[in-house]
Amino acid sequence: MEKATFGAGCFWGVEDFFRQVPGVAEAVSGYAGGASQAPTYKQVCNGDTNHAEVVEVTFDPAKVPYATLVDLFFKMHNPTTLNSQGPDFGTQYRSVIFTHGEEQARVARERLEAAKVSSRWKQPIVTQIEPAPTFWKAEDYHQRYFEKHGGHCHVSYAEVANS
Ligand code: MHO
Repeated sequence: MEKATFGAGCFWGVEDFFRQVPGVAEAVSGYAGGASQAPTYKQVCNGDTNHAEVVEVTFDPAKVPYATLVDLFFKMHNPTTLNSQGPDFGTQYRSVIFTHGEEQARVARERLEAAKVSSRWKQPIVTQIEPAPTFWKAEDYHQRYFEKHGGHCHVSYAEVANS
């Protein structure tokens, strides 16, 4: 099993999406990339910790290669909106790939270039690629949020898989 970490807006939707992907064993909502230790949702929402809402994905690379996860990441959100995603605004909603190791960093950069030339997006892609910092798991009530409450804020895996 390998880990991958993605920030693509509200983590409820990102977690829900990656949980549907065959080969993904676990998806956990959390915070990463900010200054403080063990941040709370409230602190992250206020925007003064600079953490991003992210999802830590545990996957079997024999079933779903990392490159496929990165391609799905680019398809499941809008990577051209700086510090915002859909209805949500703030640096916590930034588009970011936190890479685990040199090989992931290489693949992420390569798939970013592929997304740039895909003509899928009219505006420039603003996704950041950075080495994974400490991941702070979010409060329990944020885990499997849409499973418990319904709703969505990203396209579904089924829509992306069939496109
Ligand atoms: N617009 C969303 C953001 C939630 S998310 C976990 C809401 O507050 O309902 O950042």
